Amino acid sequence: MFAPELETLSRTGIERLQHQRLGHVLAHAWNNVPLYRQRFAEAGVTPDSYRALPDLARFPFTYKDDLRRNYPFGLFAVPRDRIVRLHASSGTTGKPTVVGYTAGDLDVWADLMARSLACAGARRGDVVHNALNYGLFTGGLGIHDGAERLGCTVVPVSGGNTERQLMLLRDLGANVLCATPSYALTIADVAAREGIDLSRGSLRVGVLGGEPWSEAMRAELDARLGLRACDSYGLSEIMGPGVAMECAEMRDGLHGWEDHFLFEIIDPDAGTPLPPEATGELVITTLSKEGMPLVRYRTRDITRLTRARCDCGRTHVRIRRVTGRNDDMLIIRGVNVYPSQIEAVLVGLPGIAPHYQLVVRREGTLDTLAIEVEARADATATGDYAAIGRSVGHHVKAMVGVRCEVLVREPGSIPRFEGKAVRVRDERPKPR
Ligand code: DLL
Repeated sequence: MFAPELETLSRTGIERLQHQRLGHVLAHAWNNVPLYRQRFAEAGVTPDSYRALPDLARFPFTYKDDLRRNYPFGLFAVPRDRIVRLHASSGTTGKPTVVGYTAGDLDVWADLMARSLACAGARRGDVVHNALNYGLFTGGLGIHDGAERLGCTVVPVSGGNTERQLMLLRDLGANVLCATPSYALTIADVAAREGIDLSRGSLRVGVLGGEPWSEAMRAELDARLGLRACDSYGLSEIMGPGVAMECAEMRDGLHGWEDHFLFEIIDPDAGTPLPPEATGELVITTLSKEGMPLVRYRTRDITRLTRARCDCGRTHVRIRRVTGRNDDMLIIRGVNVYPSQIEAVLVGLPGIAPHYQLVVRREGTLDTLAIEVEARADATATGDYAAIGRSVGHHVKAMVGVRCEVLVREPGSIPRFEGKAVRVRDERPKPR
C-alpha cells in the first residue's frame, strides 16, 4: 500500500528490508530464469553466496542486450499466463525489448507512482493532465495508474494535438502536468503563439521526465507554465516512471525508492563499484519484481548518488539529475559532450528558443559538431542570425569546452516531438 512512513525509514531499516528482499530476488531469478542460472554459474555464485548487502558486488550484471537476445519472454520468471501486462521500448535498432508485469507488479508500480506524484506535490483530488504517450511506452499507463491510486482525476490525453491539449488544460482545470520536458516546452510555445498565458492558470505541479533536461530548462518551464517542475526518472526494464522522483520541497536530486530497488554506481569501463558520491553508471537491482526480476541492470545512465538526508525528511537515496547516457555521450575532439549540457547553455540566451538538434559529422578523422538552434520570433527584428550564432558558439565553447558551428534557423523549423525529443543527428558514415 501507499505508506508515507516507508519514505522516512532509517538507513538501518532500509538496509534490513533490502537485505531480506535481495535474498528472495536472487533465489527467484536463479530458480526461474535460465540466463541467471547460467550467469551465476559463470561468476561462481549461487543465491547461497549472498549473506549481506556488500555480497551483491560478486553477482553478474544484466545488460539491455540480454533482453534483446531473450526476446520476447526469455527473462520472465513466472509462467506467461501470470503476466497480465506487457510493455516494450523501441531501441534504436532491431527488436524492441519486452517487459512483463504480474498483477502484483502492477500493484507495486501504482503504489510507487502514487508515492512519486505525491512527492512532486500532487494531491488527492487534483486534475492530472497526462500528456505522456499511452501504449507500449510505460509513461502513459504508468502515470495513469499511479494518479488514480493517489485519488486524482486523470485526463488520459496522451501526446500530440497540442491545440486540443491547451483547450483541455484550461477547460478541465488541470493542476498537474505530466509530460516529457521537451513536450512541455512545445505546449508552452503553442500557448504563447495562441496568446494563452498558462502562468496564471490552474497548473501547480509538473512531473517531467523520460529524457535528460537541464536546470535552465526547469526555470523556463516553471515561469512559462506557472508550475513547479519536478524531475521524474524511470526505465521500462526496471518498471517505468516511478523509480525515482524529485521532491517538491527541495528539488535537489531524485528520491530513488530503495524499498523496491537497490541502486549502485559503478565505473562503466571497469565495472567496479564506485563510492556513492562519485559520478558513474547507475546500476539497479529490482527487489520486489515477480514477472521480470533484474539483477544489477546496467542502465547506461550517468549520475551520482547522495546518501545525505534530504531536508524534506525523506531518507531514500537521492539520484542526481541524469545528465545523459553512456551511449549518447558525444566525444568531439576529445571532449565529452552530452546534449543536456548544450541545452543548459542555450536556454536563456537572448534571441534563441531552446529547440535544438546537434549534428555530428566526420571530417577526415575528426568528428565535428554543429548546433542547429531556432531564433525566437522576436529576434527576427534584429535580423542578424549570424551574430546570434557567433554569440551562441562563444558561450558553448566557454561553458562546455567544445568548438562548434552554430546554425540559427527560422522560428518553428527545428522538429518538435510529442514524446522524447531526438537531440542528435549523427551523419557520420556508418561502419561497414
Ligand atoms: O522513459 C520511463 C519514464 C517515462 C520515466 C516518463 C519518466 C517519465 P524508457 O522509455 O525505457 O522509460 O527510457 C528509459 O530514458 O534509461 C534514461 O536514459 C532516460 N530517462 C528517463 N527519465 C529520465 C530523466 C521511460 N528524468 C531511459 N532524466 C532511461 C534523464 C531520463 N533521462
